Amino acid sequence: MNERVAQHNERIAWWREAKFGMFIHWGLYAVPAGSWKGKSYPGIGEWIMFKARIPIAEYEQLTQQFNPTEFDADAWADLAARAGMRYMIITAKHHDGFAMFDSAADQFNIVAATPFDRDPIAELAEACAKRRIRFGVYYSQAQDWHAPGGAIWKKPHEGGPDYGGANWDPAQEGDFDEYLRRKAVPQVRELLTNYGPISVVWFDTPLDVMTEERAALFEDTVRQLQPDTLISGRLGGKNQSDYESEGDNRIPDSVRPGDWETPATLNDTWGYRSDDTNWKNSDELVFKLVDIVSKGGNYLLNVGPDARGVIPEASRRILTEVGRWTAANGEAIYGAGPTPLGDELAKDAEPKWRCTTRPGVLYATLFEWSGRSVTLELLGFEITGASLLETGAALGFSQNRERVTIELPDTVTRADMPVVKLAYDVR
Ligand code: FHN
Repeated sequence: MNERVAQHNERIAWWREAKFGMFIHWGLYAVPAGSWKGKSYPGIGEWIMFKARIPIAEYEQLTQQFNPTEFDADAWADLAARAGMRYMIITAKHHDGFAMFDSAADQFNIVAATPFDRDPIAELAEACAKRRIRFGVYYSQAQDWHAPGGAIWKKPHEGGPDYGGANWDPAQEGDFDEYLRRKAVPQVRELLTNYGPISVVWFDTPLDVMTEERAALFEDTVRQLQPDTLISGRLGGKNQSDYESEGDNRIPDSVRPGDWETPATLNDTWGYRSDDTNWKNSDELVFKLVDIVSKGGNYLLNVGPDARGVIPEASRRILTEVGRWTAANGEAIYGAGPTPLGDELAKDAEPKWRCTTRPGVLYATLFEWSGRSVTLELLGFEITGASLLETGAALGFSQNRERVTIELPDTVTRADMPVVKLAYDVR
């Protein structure tokens, strides 16, 4: 193994084990919460400045209304822990250019520009460290709609109008490399200097401006300051990343080799929108978690706190429900490998189940089946023992060639999404 691969393996070992993380999109956009001057702008809420073409000086006025005194870093970290999430990544700066940390490089930040005299990144870093949750930051390296020279999305966005790529405010004019030099690189440096260990820097939307040379500015900054920090998949350049990001809310159909993660929403927005109540329920989320792990990936699931600093009640409730399942069945998730099978991934396969693995063990998480027993096709595996993961109770089973039939106790229902732990010998 060459040294680069060995270093990468070492750096990413915790992430391969962690599997489930909390994504947080929180910023000034939580104030308008999806509407501007009485008009609702459909789609993801953190894009309101772009969608409503809000001039910089007007957008800056939002700082006066942003005083999230109910923000409680310990409560957020507790929620992540309760859900079974092992890492947290929060927007330190999104495309609107507003930094959620104390930045000497740019005054458009929560400490300098709002009445809220606190640094949420510092508070969250500390709260996560106390709970052994790995802490990371999202940083929009290319797009910045506030700094002169920052890149701006040119195409129509989410089916919105085609603005022809034009900036909407003359103050956005400027030189992109100057923006990188004055704001983006220094801010990434601040994040990696002032907040203790940063587990991941999650870059996003490189557009067509993140050349190899420009991406290297960020890569070098990260590697020099914190060599253990992971670089997520959307830096750009020649893709100097530690892992790939799937498309938003996208889960592959089959096992995907390599290190990858699905970033996903709990409703239909990342940043808070007061009108988005289209929550996925906890059963769907548990299914997605197991589905992703069975295909070899990590699940980065988002919450969008409001302008008071509160994670919506529905998100808290749903994640707490997910946490009941992960607390009982985490062995099938954390550090587990993908399915060695694959037929169960077909859309209409019956029963509906997913398979994750450890050496000598298959974990069958059951989602839909009928009757008091379930028959699974386990080609190439000779089952030597079956038990219910949650209780450890032994389960009766019989095997006929590749088909194993497992007896389920009366007490187990679909709502439990039970995991059957199967010990095996390879045939
Ligand atoms: O434009 C962003 C979006 O606002 C959000 O941050 C997502 C999260 O993956 N990333 C970009 C779109 O892919």
